[in-house]
Amino acid sequence: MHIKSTLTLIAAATLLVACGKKEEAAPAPVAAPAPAPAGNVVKIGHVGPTSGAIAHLGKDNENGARMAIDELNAAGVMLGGQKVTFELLAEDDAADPKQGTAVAQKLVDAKVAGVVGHLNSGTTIPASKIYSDAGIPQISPSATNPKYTRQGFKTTFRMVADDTQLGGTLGKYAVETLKGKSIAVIDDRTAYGQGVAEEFAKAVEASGGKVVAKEFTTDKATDFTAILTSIKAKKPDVVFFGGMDAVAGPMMKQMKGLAMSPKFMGGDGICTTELVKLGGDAIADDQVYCAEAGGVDGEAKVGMDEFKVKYQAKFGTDVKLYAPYVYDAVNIMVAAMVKADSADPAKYLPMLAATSEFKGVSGPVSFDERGDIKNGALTLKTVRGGQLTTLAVLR
Ligand code: ABU
Repeated sequence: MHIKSTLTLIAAATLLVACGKKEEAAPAPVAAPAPAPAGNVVKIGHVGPTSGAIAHLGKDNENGARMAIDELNAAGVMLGGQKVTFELLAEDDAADPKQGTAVAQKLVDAKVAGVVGHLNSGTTIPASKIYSDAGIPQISPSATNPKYTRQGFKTTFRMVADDTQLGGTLGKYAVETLKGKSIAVIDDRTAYGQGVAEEFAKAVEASGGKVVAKEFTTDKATDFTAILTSIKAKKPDVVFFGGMDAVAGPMMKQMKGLAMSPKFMGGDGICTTELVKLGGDAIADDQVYCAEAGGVDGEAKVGMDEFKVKYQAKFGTDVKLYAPYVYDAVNIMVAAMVKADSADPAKYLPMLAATSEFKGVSGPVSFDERGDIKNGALTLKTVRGGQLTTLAVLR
């Protein structure tokens, strides 16, 4: 069930328990934490790539933030005895690490009380140093590279499972369930793509499979003929791609053009309706296997299904991937502010770190001592009949 009113917000906030501590010693902030803005306006930053090849995912994330902010403002939230208005400062990092740090600094200068983002690991990790130095809490709804929460910063939080869990589970699945014997691995050289591909390859070898080829491309490439031709010669029964849907779709089309039809696997970055669209008839039933780095099943699905209907009605488009996690991240941040009765990052950060069993649309959220989600889920999916189809929710 999602937050709908100030009362439920406060109820959710009571679920937060005593202050948690990070495992590693965090560096001391070099700048004073940003105070809550004057005029009862609390600024919350959101960053994702709203331009470039994965703008569809960046906009999806931004919509999730906007939906949460609109609902919070409609419900009315009191902090320090006064009604506050939340203002969303939405920035585009174009999935580019340099632009990511530039907009992070812009948000710090604008005195945001917290940031939800970034979407990509490659932007989230360098930006996290800037937020940490400023004492500003950051919740990434989708960055899965483990390094993000392992830098010793007190300000970093993640809503989803990481690449160790993603790559590890998919590698084991490739060998044990798909019966892959010779497996090729491609990555896009990003912090996410390379990391998840390495974890996948490790798990393949540990499960008794053989990695027969390792190739790489970039997150902007459009021609994969050379690497696919090289891979084809090794006759793999599974090809894993560490990267995003915008590259995976055309890659699958080119595989079909080369008369290649191995099982095609990837992490959350390809596990989208956009992949189905981009791959078109190059995707056969049960050829693609991927995993979203979160998920709900049983009764918890009701809240997610309601969210998706509400999202469609508001934005006229379906959820692409991580909008529900962004929506929950904003609500978790505000629940911590309500618990602290303050939007001052220094005051609400301990409440955020202590988030326990928050009932989000993406499932229950508790953070561990690093700021990672506890007991994170994976949703294993395939493409069947032109639809992304859930096979199982795994923990
Ligand atoms: N987790 C896939 C997409 C975001 C990232 O770069 O981690």
